[in-house]
This record gives sequence, C-alpha cells and structure tokens, in this order.
Amino acid sequence: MELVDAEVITTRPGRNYVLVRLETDVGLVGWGDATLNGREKAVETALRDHVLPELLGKDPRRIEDVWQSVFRHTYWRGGPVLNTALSGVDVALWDLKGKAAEMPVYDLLGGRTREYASVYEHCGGPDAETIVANCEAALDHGIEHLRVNPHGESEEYLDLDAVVNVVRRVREELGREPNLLLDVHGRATPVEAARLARRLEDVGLFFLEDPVRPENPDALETVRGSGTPLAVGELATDPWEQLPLVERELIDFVRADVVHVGGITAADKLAAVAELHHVRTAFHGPSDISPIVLAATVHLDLSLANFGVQELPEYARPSYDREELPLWNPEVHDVFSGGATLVDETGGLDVPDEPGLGVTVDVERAREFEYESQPLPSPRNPDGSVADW
Ligand code: KDG
Ligand code: MG
Repeated sequence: MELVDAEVITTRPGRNYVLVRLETDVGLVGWGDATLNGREKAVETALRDHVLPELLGKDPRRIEDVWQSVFRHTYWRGGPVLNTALSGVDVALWDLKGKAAEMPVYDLLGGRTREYASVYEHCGGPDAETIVANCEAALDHGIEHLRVNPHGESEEYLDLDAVVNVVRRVREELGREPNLLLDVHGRATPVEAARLARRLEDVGLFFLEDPVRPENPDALETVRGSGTPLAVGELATDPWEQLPLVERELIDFVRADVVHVGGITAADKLAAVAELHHVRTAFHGPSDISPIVLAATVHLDLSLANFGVQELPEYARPSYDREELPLWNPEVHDVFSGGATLVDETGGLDVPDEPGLGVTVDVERAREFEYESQPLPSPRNPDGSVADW
C-alpha cells in the first residue's frame, strides 16, 4: 500500500480546524487533525510545503517509521508547529491502519480496558451560584467530574483568594461526592501555587491543573507535597517534555494533547511510562481540537489501564440548559459525523465499533467554511503587565 495523495484542508465550522487527508492507492482515506489554536496557518504551511510532499509513495502501514522520519529528518525537530503537523499525520495513519485492518483504533492499541471514558465538564460563571447551577446540570446528565471555572474561560486576571472562596462554596453546595477540578493556567508563582494547593486540601480536589507555568519543571517541587493532586502537560509538544515530571513523580495526571504531543504514537508511549509511575492520564480535550482528535484521544483512553479522566469539548456536550453563555457550536456537525459521543447516564465518552477512528468528514462542506483569523486572548495583570491565560 502507498500514499498517493496528501492534502491539508483548513476549515472553519464555527472555529478554525486544520485537517489532514491521506489517500492510498487502494482507495482508503485517513483523516487527521493538526489544529494549533491561533497559529493554524503556520501548521498549514508546514504540512503543505514540507511534511506532506515527503509522504507521497510511503507505505502508510509503517506508522512508527513515518513518525520517526517526520520527527527526526527535519533535523530542526519538535516545537508546537512541527509536532502539531506530525500529530495530524500520525492520527491519519492510525485511522488508515484501522480501516485497512477493519478494526477500531482502540483494538489496534491493545483493546478496551473500559466501557467508556469518564469525562469532566467545564462549569463556569461569574459567581458561585451560577457555577453550582451549571455543575448540577452536568450532574443530572451523569457527569461526575466538574471543572470549576471561577472566571469562566475569560481573560480576567486570576485572583487566588476569590478562587479559593468560590471553590469552597461550590464544594459546600454540592457535598463531598462530585469530583472537582481547577485549572489556574500557570498564573501562580511556585510559592503561591504551593499555598493554593494546601489551602484547597480540605476541598479534596480531583486535580489542580497547571499551577505554574510549564517552562521550569523544577518549580513543581515547590508545589508538590500537599494533598492536592496535580495535572500538567497540555502545552507539551513532545513526550520528552513530560518525562521528568513523570519520572520524578511531580504530577498525578499527564495532560498531553494528542494533536500537539506527536499523535497517538507519542501519547501512547507517554501513557505507558506514566503507568509505571502510577500517574494517570487526563488528556486535553478543548474545543479547539476537532472531533477527529477527540475520537483519537478517546480510542486511546479506552485502551489504557492508567486512564484517569477525559476533558469534554463543548461540541460533545449534551445540549442541556446552562446559565452561562452557551458556547455550543452546531456547525461543527455539518462537517464531522460519528466519532466520540457521550453515553447516556454514564458521564463517559465512547466511540463507534467501526474501522479506524469512526469519524466521517464531509470534505465538500469543509471546503465551504473559510479560515478567518481569530486572535487569542491577551490577559493582563491589574498593573498592565502580561498575564498567562
Ligand atoms: O488553545 C488553548 C486552550 O486549549 C486552553 O486554554 C484550554 O487550558 C485549557 C484546557 O484546560 O482545556
Ligand atoms: Mg488547561
């Protein structure tokens, strides 16, 4: 089998997605996603001008070989742009392999370890009452992991005292049972994060995410040591970035993003190392990844012994009433069908028992939605200096 066509399609059904389409000489087509939020055009160019032309004539069954060649033969390897391009190719190759073998990707990865992948839902709002109402709506749908977003997904500066008060209120209102999660987007200093983790011990968080900026992993030594579990890794652009955190057991959850860390191939290797250190997975699943990556991630989740929880993007939510602005993006379903869906009452995602990833892409519809630049948030501290988001 050989690759006879390789195309990148940037589409915008509600938001920008960069898709990879690989076609073989036997008529099989595989789909991948190479979306890098806010820098989509950089990846599109890398794929179109550099990566995809080199794939033509290659045997798509040799996923590991293609991975190694795309990663190492660039010489200037890694980084968000090149590794997102590589991830898109890798996911499309797994889709193709499943289609060729007539097996779902989770079977290629060793088979199911679970019936569904439990998800966490984002519950934001301007005050504790709204957040509690949104948590209750999710709980009514069987979702047991709730990410409390004290500032919604807004650009606002993070006031740590306010965050602690809101999280405490939410815990008091909901009782001990629901699993509560908190993401501080690296906005705390190491010592602030350590204090935050200790102050939240009695709340019993499921995890505290990105307590500090990821550039200096040693900073997590300062944060470590409280009873609050830590989750880090959505910014990792290769599995080696997470390796010291896993090996030194500085974190409890790896949060790699399949579309940035190097695809299914790299995320699976990272998960295997994590398993040996009793670290579970909580793979990234924001709405800036398309249903192709969500499906790829859930195939992996379903196959892993050390799966922890899966983030739920907004387009995969049940359409229940929420008291915050609905972020629901129905146009995404004009382009993508199948893939991961929530299983009623379980609060978990499952994928169809179909060959490959089980996602269908309406390519003509995808071409109709044209790319538009969508600037990323640019939050500032009260004194005007740059803050993380
Ligand atoms: O593109 C950036 C988003 O994916 C990020 O803000 C989402 O932090 C995030 C999360 O935990 O999903
Ligand atoms: Mg995050």
